[in-house]
Amino acid sequence: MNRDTVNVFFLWLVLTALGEFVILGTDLFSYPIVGAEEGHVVDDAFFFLTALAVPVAAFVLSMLGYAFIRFRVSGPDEDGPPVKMHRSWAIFWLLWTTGLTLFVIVHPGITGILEIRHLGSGEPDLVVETEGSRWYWTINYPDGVTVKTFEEDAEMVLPVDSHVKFEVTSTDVLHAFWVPAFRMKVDAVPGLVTTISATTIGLGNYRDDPQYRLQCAELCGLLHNGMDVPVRVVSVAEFDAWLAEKAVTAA
Ligand SMILES: [Cu+2]
Repeated sequence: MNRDTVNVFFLWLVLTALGEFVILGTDLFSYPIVGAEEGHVVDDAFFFLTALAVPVAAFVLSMLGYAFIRFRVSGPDEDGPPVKMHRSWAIFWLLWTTGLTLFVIVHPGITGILEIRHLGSGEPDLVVETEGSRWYWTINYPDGVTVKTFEEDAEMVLPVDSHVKFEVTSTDVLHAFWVPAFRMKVDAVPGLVTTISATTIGLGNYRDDPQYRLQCAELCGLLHNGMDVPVRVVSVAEFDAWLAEKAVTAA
């Protein structure tokens, strides 16, 4: 092994150790707040991928940085030596990056999706129909309760520690259902009902944390950015009282 390879190897080791120290030593996902159990699956996947990306990034940076300094030319008009292909390096690079890519497709890719699906299986405690229109949401609860998000003081109220299933659709163009605190998104497609399930954990509301909002996440025209509404996660008793009161008004 030549001296340059050994130097790059040690540089890679040091950068990887430093990077992992920063990643593992910082609480990367203390914010945004997690409002649904499914959100932890997403955060865990991000954390795993970030930790895995460190040695890869460190490898590229070590090679580049070392080559910049070690093989630089001194004269302004001087050309460096031509770069030749190194066959075994090329094969090695192709094989291990392909292997790594296939690995992350399986974990946390497929395993994460299965875990989220598993959390969302079974009978939901509440079904909420959510319909996107330019540029507001119509939220249909049981008992004929409807919230249109352009109305004054409109909000999406949800019970805590509950499995809530959202049935999402659109009346016009593509929109997307997204509550940042729940981490997940699903497209709102005209003529189609897509679903997403969230298992709410902990009370929360938009005033304390703007991650508690329903936000359109698909550019849908001029007022797309205003297509949001506060979300409030309350106790089951409080939710039942809120729904009952709204049902009386609706009737
Ligand atoms: Cu939009």
